[in-house]
Amino acid sequence: MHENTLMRIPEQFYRKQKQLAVLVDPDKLSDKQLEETARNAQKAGVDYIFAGGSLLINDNLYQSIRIVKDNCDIPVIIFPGNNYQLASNADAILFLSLISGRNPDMLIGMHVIAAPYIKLSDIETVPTGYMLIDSGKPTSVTYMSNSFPIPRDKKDIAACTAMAGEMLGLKIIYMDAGSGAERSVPVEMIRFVKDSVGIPMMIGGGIRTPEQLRAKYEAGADIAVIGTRFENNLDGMLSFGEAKTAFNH
Ligand code: 1GP
Repeated sequence: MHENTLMRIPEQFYRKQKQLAVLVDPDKLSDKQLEETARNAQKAGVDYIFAGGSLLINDNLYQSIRIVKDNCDIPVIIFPGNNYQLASNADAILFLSLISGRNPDMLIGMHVIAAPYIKLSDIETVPTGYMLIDSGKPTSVTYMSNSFPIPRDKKDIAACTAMAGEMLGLKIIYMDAGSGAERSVPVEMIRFVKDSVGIPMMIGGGIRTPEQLRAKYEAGADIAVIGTRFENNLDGMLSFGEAKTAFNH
């Protein structure tokens, strides 16, 4: 079990070291693909493996995390789509409050249901302000969460939402265009939000190239989350890791 994910994220943030997370969706990857993803992630210097999805159909979160942990030494953090996505072998869970939406279940309801189970386990919680940003078309997460994303040209709404999240005591802001998004979170919005809050910012959804990764880091992303790009093609993972390392030097 890794210790102190909650400390490691801000430590790297204060040292101005950019971080990289790879998202694995247990429904989409075979056991073999999970093994290969974990091994590649280790080689590429990935900082975190996120596990989860908007909707998991197969009951294999625990098993998927076990395979990942057997094949790398990277902390595994649950990125839950709902309160059913808990597994006691994870190192931590993003305790996501969907602050861009107005669905009370996603703001606090599911958290109340999950809290006693998390408390009984060893899983560390990372209080995260989750903000969906419009990617041009509906995504699984906007549909499943029954919430509207923030319009991509409304950087002021994004900034005020992030500010409110920080004032409520959330430790990270995660701006997500949604898995497989055609259009990722705009760099102008990342820059504007970055100037408005003093906590680490995580950016995900639709990042497909090392150039895009660099652009997100330059705009102010502290952690980039990449999923779809590696689902059927692990070849590029090293170049993403290299882009991160180059940025940090
Ligand atoms: C989705 O931000 C993550 O919530 C990852 O998105 O699958 O598009 O990389 P992609």
